[in-house]
Amino acid sequence: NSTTSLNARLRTPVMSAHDASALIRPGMTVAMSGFTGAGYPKAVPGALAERIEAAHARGEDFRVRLLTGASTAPELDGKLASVDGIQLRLPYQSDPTLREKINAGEVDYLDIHVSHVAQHAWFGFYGDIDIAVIEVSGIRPDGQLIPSTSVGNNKTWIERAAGVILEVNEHQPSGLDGMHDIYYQTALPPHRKPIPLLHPGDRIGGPYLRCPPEKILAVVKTEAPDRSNAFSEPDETSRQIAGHLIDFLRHEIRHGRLPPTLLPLQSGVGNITNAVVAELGKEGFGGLTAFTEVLQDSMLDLLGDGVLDAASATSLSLSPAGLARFANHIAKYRQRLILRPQEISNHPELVRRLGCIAMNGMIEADIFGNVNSTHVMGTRIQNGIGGSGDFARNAYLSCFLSASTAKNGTISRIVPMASHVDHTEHDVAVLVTEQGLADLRGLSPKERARKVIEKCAHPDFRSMLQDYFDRACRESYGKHTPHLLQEALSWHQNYVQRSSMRLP
Ligand code: 0RQ
Repeated sequence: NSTTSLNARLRTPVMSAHDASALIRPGMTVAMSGFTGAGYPKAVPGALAERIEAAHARGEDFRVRLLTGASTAPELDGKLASVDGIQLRLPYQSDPTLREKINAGEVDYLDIHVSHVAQHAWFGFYGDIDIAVIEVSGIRPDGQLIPSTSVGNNKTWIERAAGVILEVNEHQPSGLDGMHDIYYQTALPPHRKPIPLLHPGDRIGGPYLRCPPEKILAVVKTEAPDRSNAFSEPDETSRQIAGHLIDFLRHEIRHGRLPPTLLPLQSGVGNITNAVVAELGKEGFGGLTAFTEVLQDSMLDLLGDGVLDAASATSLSLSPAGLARFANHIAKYRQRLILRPQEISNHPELVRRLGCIAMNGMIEADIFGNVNSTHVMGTRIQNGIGGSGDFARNAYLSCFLSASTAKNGTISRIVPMASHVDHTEHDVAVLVTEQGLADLRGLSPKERARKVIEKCAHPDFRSMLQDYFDRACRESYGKHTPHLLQEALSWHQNYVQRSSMRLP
């Protein structure tokens, strides 16, 4: 077994998770692997949570600053949040317990663009990193590390941390070996060079992570699957949204603005984007590629069916059934599926060069096309910006998709003014709801507003939005982007006060 032979050679102790977690002390900055429920450490975080709980019971202060790739799982974010062990957390998260602690003001959350995290760590923006806890799927006899089901920020965490705890997860399929592409040529300004990637399927680095042996403080063996989300079968709303978007893509092909094989697809997290990709497969498209951050079930199916020629991502976020398909047919996928560090999978230079078609979910959009991806009622974090900003600003086509309402129709997701803005009107080309698709390219703010109200708003809210806009056009201080400032956020205030945006 390669792990044992390496450890014999390096004298790196194989430890229990409990013993390894004792290397982490109060106040440390700890960087962990994990991206959208894939490739996160399975054992050390739980052992750490137990030690934190015991310390708190003794009246001692014990919290850590926690950096990851993106969202992890109940075993990591959930356990550490439930024992109040997290002082600061970055970037993207989606754990319900952690979300509650953030929204209660008990955890400082830094919501950073996924592509920015590694470079910020290199710039020193987050201070020193004491320990990295990284899941790998194996250690080679030469000491190189075989990455797991996500790459995330692991290259940077290993390089920047003073010490490294490795979790070797023997549950991960051995066929992962060779699937990754770790690019080691990134540099800091002013020494940066172009990243030599011209096609989503290009390999520009090597398959393994490197770690100086003297940095490895502990090796912990695990054997546990990734937390995996089951996707719901596409519902009527998702299918309608997918239908509008696919009609639009065909229209663009007919007008020569897209090739028949489209351009590299980026697809965000969630059921709707999963459904859009699935529908693409049924609609007779072929020769497609994906340059995305998260590979969900439907993309795996398109790879398997030969609809997708190549896919580049940083994480495999698959349902239990998807994971089983992946493991059973890994040889079929590994030629055409490449997992990269998130600073490469989401790199603005590459997204711009490749001309991605970006498709992401949203919390709400306003009539002018500003998009809120992160905050409910402008104040409560839902998940985070994730990679949506990396792609939205730099894509060839930037599309945001959601149902037109939320919470049983009490909330309009098209509002007069977005209560928080993650993607400005300048970054948003297309808005899609089950009601229709608003193509906002080349339109002025007032033209955009008319189109968004007509095409995307739910009929129950359409006349309210039209009324707001008509009055704003008459009474607004400026007539370029007309607003009634005292009323602009009243829809949200109404919801906060009486649980509905509808007129009483
Ligand atoms: O909550 O389940 O409690 O009812 O928000 O909303 O409609 O199920 O949509 O799962 O696609 O998520 C923007 C959050 C959409 C996601 C967001 C409530 C709603 C529900 C989820 P409940 P839906 P989705 C690359 C791309 C940012 C990151 C990103 C996201 C829950 O797409 O996190 O794009 N995006 N990354 O009820 C009140 C509203 C609401 C609302 C939704 N207007 N008001 N509640 N909800 N809209 C991948 C990565 O970056 C890793």
